Amino acid sequence: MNAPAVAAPSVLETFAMSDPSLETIREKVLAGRRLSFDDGVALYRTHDLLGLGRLANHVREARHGDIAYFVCNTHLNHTNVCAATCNFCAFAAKTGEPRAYVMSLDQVFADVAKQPKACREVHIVGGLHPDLPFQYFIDMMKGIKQIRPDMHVKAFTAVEIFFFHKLYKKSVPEILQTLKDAGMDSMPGGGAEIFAKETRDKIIKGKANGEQWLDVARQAHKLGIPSNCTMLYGHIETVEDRVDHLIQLRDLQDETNGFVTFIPLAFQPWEAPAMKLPETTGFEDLKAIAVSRLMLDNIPHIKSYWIMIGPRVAQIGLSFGADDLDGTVTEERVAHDAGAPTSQSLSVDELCRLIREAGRRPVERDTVFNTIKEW
Ligand code: V47
Repeated sequence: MNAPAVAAPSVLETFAMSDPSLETIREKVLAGRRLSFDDGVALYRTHDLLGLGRLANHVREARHGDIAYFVCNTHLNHTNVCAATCNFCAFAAKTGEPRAYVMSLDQVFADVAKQPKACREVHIVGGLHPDLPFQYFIDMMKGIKQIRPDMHVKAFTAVEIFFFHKLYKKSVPEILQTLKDAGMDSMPGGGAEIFAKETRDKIIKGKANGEQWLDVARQAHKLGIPSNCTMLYGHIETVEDRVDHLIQLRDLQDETNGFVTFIPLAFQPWEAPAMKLPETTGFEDLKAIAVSRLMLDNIPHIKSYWIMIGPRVAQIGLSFGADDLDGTVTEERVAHDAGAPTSQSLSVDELCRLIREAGRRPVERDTVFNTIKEW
């Protein structure tokens, strides 16, 4: 007589963590229970990278199976003139400096018009320019939609929106609604950096604080504008700062459910003016991805951003919790002005090769993860 079929235990159930302090976390992950602040700290502190990666991969595969996403996109940075002073930023310039620039709207539109038909998303981020009129941004949104009605406009970080609110003396919801009506479809996740006040105050002057960043995201979500979120790591922040940052994002997501993707941003140190720090290591980059996948149980997607960690580590990130590689990108300036050694763009073939060799299935998506094509 045949023995009754018994479901085979999952790899995770039979897999002992080499770091015993992760055992209780493994049990929580298997049971689908939320991780605590102390769990987050333990995950960041472990040297059991493979154990951590296996936990994050378990969550990633439960959500997304073997799919790895990418988008055909382009970046547009209309100005680098910025009223804020961030020690980590090499992109910003002050008016009058030789490298300061502002794109005219005709230049913006020419840039959009030259994009191939396959390009689905324009990612727009600029410095906090103190002299541009609000109409410039409204006309920018309207003009882009006229040229490419099919292109998703992911524009203006929460920091920029907060700056507009102060400069143009309009409420945050009014700024957001006006830009939405003009064509802004969603918002990128930049400017979050690290929320912890003591650390943030040491590296940032003159832009939205953590609470203000989160409140702009809250207001955007209430108006039906989805957004991404980020964390800048690998500078002077502590492990506790990182976990606090993730939990603040998770709390807001419980309230609004408006975040689409979390992107850990590895500090690019080479040209950063006021910080003499080394680049992040592969261990740190993979941990940033894995810990975020485990802590952010309510944010659907985790991005392995090849521009900042390089295509090789980004590819491995697809086995450590990430389900998305961002995209073709083209003409990125924030990381490259800071000396990022990565190329300016990857082709669809290159992205698909990275994904396939990682044992994943490439799926081209739009900004909000509707499937465009399975490659
Ligand atoms: O806002 C600035 C950060 C952000 C440096 O939402 C730096 O889909 C590292 O937010 N080293 C811009 N980071 C990038 C960004 C982003 C990228 C890709 C996708 C999405 C998305 C968002 O980069 C800035 C700032 O937080 N930054 N300087 C630096 N030296």
